[in-house]
Amino acid sequence: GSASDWRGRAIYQLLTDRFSLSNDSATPCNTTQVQYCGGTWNGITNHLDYIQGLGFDSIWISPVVANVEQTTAYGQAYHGYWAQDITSLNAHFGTADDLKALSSALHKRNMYLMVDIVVNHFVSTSSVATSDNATLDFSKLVPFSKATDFHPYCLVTDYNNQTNVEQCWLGDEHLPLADLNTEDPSIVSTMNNWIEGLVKSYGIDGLRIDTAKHIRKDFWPAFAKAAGVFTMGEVLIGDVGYAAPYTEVLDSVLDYPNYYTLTSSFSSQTGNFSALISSVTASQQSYSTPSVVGSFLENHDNPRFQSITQDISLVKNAMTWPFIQDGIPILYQGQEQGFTGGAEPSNREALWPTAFQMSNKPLVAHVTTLNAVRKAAAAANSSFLTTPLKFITQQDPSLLAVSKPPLIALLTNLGSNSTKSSTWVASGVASANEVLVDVLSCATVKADGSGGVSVAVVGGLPQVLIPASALAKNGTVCPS
Ligand code: ABC
Ligand code: CA
Repeated sequence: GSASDWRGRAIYQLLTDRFSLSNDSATPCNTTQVQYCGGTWNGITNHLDYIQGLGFDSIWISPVVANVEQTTAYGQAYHGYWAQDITSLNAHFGTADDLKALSSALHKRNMYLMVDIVVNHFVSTSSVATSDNATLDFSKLVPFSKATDFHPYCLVTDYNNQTNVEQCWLGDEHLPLADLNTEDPSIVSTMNNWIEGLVKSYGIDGLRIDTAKHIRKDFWPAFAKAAGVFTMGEVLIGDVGYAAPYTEVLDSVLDYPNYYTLTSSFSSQTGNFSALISSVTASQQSYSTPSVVGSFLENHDNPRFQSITQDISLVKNAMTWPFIQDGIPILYQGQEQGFTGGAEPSNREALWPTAFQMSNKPLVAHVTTLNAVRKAAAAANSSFLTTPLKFITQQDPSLLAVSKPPLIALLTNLGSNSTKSSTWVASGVASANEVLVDVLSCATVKADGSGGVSVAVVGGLPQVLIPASALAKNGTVCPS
């Protein structure tokens, strides 16, 4: 898939080890043990109905290559980021045929497969870090098994020094991540051939590129071209100015800058929308293609939103954002089930203990509706996905109103216990006398003669308005 093939999609991020067992047994998974819990590619294939039922048409899975088998100072490589041999698959997750079967099962449903990949580093547990490469054992690493294939050992210590960020090693002295010498042309061409082969062998439609900021920017265009599919880089940074240049060398990045302001805006009643408005405005001006950045509220590296607040109205407001803003929404497994895990590894809960239940789960219903309304909006307006959202000025600083025709989203951080009576007001956002539906409550509101809308806050809940005429074709959301 190309960037435009991905633009209208919605991604469900899962950790292969933590999504589904092959046999649906009740095996528990204790996140604090940092061990493999048994999830597999076959397990995913067996539960695509669940993901599709939530309204997602793409999945992002963990890295697929063979990792270190030993238990390290930080446990086992169940997350897949500690590659040892990139020419073999991680047998814990299944066989080559299993991965191909997952890919073709997805394609039969018109769903896409995004695979997480790591170029930046390898891990050998026989590595004992010292001040030079000479005493490290690289012999188990494939296809790069000599010291000169890696940068000389030094840990990343200075995030203000880009050479240090690119050419020193992530991890720490207990588990150093051997930093691939991506300045060496023969290593570059080996990696380009590797990704081309991986994408073709398994019918991969897109890549999530780990640690993208830890490799020089001019490595990426040829790599992305060799892959031939949509690329979304992980550039973990709060600063839009730092992240934006990576959207010139890859199709897209994970939208970390807006993740931080989103989280702080909705974490409490004192959250400040002006930071979110500034980061969104800056990213609209500086990302090469804002409509394809990956927009998310949770992932496997950060504490879950519900470890910060469990106020259902704040949670629903924050969850709404990725679905109504400019990029591709990404939902991390378990958010829909109300998981509350804090910092890693607690945020990597297995999903199977929920038995994939969808009924009587308020956030399952919420996300299903959000996916449906986004599709309805895109169907009603062919430029919906590429039209930058606009903020609609409000008097009350705890209200945030956004217009992205044909949608109007009314968000607030007042919280569910607020007794304050507030009203959103927007002029000229709809057609004269048009009837709009809030898809989250199915309440209707009629625009005035000049397309103005006035809506009261109810229980601190978000509202997502769409013309009733645009919903009619959809049929499943708020059927009249
Ligand atoms: C293990 C243990 C941890 C232990 C660590 C040393 O080792 O589990 O408890 O602390 C994988 C595993 C992890 C594992 C690591 C290392 O490998 O999943 O469990 O941690 O062995 C990606 C992936 C991530 C993955 C890796 C490695 C990379 O998403 O799951 O981790 O393949 C950096 C990288 C980023 C990386 C992240 C974990 O570390 O850049 O690619 N994620 C600052 C820096 C960031 C840095 C971040 C965290 O700190 O700028 O570059 O990310 O160290 C904002 C600022 C940012 C700031 C953030 C925190 O705040 O603007 O600059 O980020 O406001
Ligand atoms: Ca590097």
